Amino acid sequence: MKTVDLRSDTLTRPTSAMREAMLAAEVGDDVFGEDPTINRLQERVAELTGKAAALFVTSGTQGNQISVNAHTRPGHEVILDENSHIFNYESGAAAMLAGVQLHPLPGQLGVITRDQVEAVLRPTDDHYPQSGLICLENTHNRAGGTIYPFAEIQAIAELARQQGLPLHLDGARLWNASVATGISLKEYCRPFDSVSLCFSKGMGTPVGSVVVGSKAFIQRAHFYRKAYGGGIRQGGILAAACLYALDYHLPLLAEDHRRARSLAEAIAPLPGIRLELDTVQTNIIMFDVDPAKIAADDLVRQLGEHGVHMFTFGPRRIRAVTHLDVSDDGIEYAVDIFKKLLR
Ligand code: TLP
Repeated sequence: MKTVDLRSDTLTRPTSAMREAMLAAEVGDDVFGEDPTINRLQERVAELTGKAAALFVTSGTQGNQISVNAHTRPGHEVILDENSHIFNYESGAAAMLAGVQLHPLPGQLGVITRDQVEAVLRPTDDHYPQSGLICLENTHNRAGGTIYPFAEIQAIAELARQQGLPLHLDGARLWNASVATGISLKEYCRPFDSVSLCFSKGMGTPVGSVVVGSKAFIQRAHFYRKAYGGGIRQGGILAAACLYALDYHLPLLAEDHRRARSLAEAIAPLPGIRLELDTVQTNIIMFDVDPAKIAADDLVRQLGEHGVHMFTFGPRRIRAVTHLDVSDDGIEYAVDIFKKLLR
């Protein structure tokens, strides 16, 4: 039986060429800043994103969470979308580790607006928590890989500047947004004080994210990385995979987007599927199933019995993600199985 694993782009396995690059990596002790490959990666990502400094971290969660801590004080309020990864899928770390309170707003497809943010800023009064940070997510995972409109990002950044509030981006899949829109990483990152970018999703590495920002911010982030157990010594082996991904995998993201689109277009007309094609903007497809026809759990189980794997994202909701290990053949096979089960 064929297997097409569309559960997540985190499932990619390093290719043999990537493993060779890892094998050849020069290494040193990164806690002392002495790993030449990590240093090279940090310099390259800082340059690519137009920021003064960068820090290699173990995961997207660690990148976001050390950023939250480095920007805030305990008791601060962090304004973000109610469907954001930081609010939903990071194990409550912001409260647990940074001691902040999250203020989630009802965004549309993961997009909170300047007006929404402005409406919840706290006055300076001892009764209130103090607003400490705004976080956005681009592309937005739970909304289905959707792209944050750049004009809205700029409007929020302007408000943040006026209020003296830092602005962080969960850019786990910012690469995808940049490839899909042609807006450069530099342009996308300019409005933000910090950005976390992941390599272990569509970029196909086994481990690794990078946080970028000012020198002073990265110095604070370095402290929290150590505190969060992210000082990984000879991590150049992992950074070599990230450098390889920048050279060879970044340009392939457009293929993931094309495949997601073709899967979405093929399954959208099937009975029982509710899929808004407008929301398929990068490599993620979110769709609902008609509960009168089938439950999401049942469809996922039946697909799985034929080797097509996806995740449920609620009682009616299913997510499929394309990535390096999913070929055109795999998409064709997945479409055949959908047709077999739903026609
Ligand atoms: N997302 C994972 C799951 O946690 C849901 C996935 O399969 O998509 N930000 C965003 C927007 C993410 O989608 C993820 C991972 C992270 C941060 C966290 O990255 P890791 O898993 O490296 O901690």
